[in-house]
Amino acid sequence: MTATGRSPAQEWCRRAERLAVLCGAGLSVASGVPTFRGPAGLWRQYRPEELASPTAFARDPLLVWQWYAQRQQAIARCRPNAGHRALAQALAAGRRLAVLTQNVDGLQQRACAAAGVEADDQIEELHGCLWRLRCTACGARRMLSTALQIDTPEDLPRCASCGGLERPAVVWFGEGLDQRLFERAIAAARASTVFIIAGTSGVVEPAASLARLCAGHVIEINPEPTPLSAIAEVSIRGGCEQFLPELFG
Ligand code: BV8
Ligand code: ZN
Repeated sequence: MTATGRSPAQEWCRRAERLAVLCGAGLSVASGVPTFRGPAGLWRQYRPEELASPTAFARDPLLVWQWYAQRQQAIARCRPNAGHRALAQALAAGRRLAVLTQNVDGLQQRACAAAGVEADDQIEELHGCLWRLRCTACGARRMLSTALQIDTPEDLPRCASCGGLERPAVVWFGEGLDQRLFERAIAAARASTVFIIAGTSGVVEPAASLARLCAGHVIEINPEPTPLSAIAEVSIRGGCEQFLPELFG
C-alpha cells in the first residue's frame, strides 16, 4: 500500500498518461459468456479449427452459422458487467485509454453506449464482432440488432444487395487481422504507460503480443497464471469484474 492507501497498481492507473487494456473472454465471464478454453469453454465441445476457420465455413456453412447463432442467442441474454462498465466510465471521463478487445461479443460497445460514450476510435475489436455480418460475394456489411435463428440452409443470411451468402465479420484462425486496425493497436500499446492484460489466456497471436510492446507498467488480471504473467509487474489473481473497477475507481 502507498501513503495514499492505494496499491501501486491503483496509483499507476490513476496517474497514467496513456493506458491500454487487452481484453479477453475472461472479461465477459461475469456476464455469463463462456470462455473458449476454460473447463466449460466453447471449445470444449468443438475444436477451433472445426468452426472458427474459413475452411470450416466453406465446408459446412450451416454448422458454423448454427454455432454463431447459438452464441448470439446466449450473448443476447447477457449484460455488460462491472468490468466493462469501469472501462466505459474511464472513457466517459476522458481518460486516454485504448480498449484492445479480442472479444467478439459486443458487450464493451454496449457498456459504452449505456455510458453515453462515443468510443469508436478508442475501442479496437481485434477479432471483429459476431453481431456484424459481411457478404462473402460483394463485401457489404451490416449490423444485426437481434440474434439469428438458423435451423435449415434456407435460414442462412443472404446479402440484400447481391444475394450472396453472409458470414460473421469476425477474424477466423488463419485469417489476418485488419491491417490498419492492428497498426492502431500496436501504436496504442507502444504509447501506453500502463498496459492491463484483462482476462485473456494470452495464447492467441498476434493479439497477445501487444502486451509485450508496453515500456511502462504491465498489470495482469486473471485468476490463473498465463504465458503473459512473466511480463506482468503485478499479477492480480482475481476477476476483471472486481479489479477493473478497483483500478479505475
Ligand atoms: C493469423 C474470433 C496469419 C472468432 C478468434 C499454430 C497453428 C495454427 C495457427 C497458429 C499457430 N500458432 C499461432 C497461430 C496463429 C493463430 C493462433 O494464435 N492460434 C493459437 C490458438 C495457437 N492465430 C491466428 O490464426 C490469427 N491469424 O495468425 O493469421 C495471417 C496473417 C496475414 C494474412 C493471413 C494470415 C487469428 C486469430 C484470431 C482467431 N479468432 N476469435 C470467434 O470468436 O468465433 S480467437 C478467440 O480466442 C477469441 O477471439 C478470444 O478472444 C481469443 C483469445 O482467447 P481468450 O480471450 O484469451 O479466451 P480463453 O478462453 O483462451 O481465456 C480466458 C481467460 O480468462 C483464461 O485465462 C481464464 O483464466 C481467464 N478468466 C476466467 N474468468 C475470469 C478470467 N479473467 C479475468 N476475470 C475473470 N472473471
Ligand atoms: Zn453481397
